[in-house]
Amino acid sequence: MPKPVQIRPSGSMRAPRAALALCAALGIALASAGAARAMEAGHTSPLMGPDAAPHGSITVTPAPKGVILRIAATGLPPGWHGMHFHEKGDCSDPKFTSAGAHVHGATPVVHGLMNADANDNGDLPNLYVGADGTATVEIYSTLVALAPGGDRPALMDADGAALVIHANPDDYMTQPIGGAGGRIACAVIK
Ligand SMILES: [Cu+2]
Repeated sequence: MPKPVQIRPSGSMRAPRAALALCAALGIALASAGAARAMEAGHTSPLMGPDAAPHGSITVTPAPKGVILRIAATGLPPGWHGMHFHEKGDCSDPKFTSAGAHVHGATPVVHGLMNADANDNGDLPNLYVGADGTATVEIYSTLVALAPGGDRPALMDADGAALVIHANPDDYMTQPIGGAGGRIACAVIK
C-alpha cells in the first residue's frame, strides 16, 4: 500500500492562508455586527396573558415609512384574533383596559381596514394562532411610527403604546374594534 503523500505548507504558504482565514473571520464578525445593529434598532417586549404568564414576545422595528411588527406568540387560543396598537404602554390591568383605546392621530376615530373613511392608526390585520397555540409572523404597518417626530402617531411617545391581542377576529368594519371582543394578551411598547 503506498502511503498517502502529505504536502506540508511552508512558512510562506501559511501566511496567506492565515490571512484568508482572518479575513473570513472578520467578514463573519462584521456581518454579525450588522445583524446585531439591525436587531438593536427594534424594540422587543414580552407578550403577557391575563394570568401574567409569559406568552412569547413582540419586536417593533422602525422602517422609513412605518414599523415592522414581529410576533412570536405562544400559549394563545388557536384561530383568528384581532389585534391593534393601543394608546398606552400599560398592560397592568388583567383585562388590559389600562392600555386604553387605539393609537390614533385624529378624532372621531373611524376603525376598520376595510372602511373607506378609516383613520384608526392602531389598525392591524388579524393574527392566526395555530393548533399548537403559537403564532410567528411579521406585519408591516404604515399607520404609525416607533419614535416621535414624524407625521404618523408614535408608539414610543410619552406614555408609550401596547400591542393588544383580542379574543375574536376583527371584521375590519364594525365600530369601534371590529367586534374583536375581550383583550387576551398585551405587550408594552415603551
Ligand atoms: Cu384592540
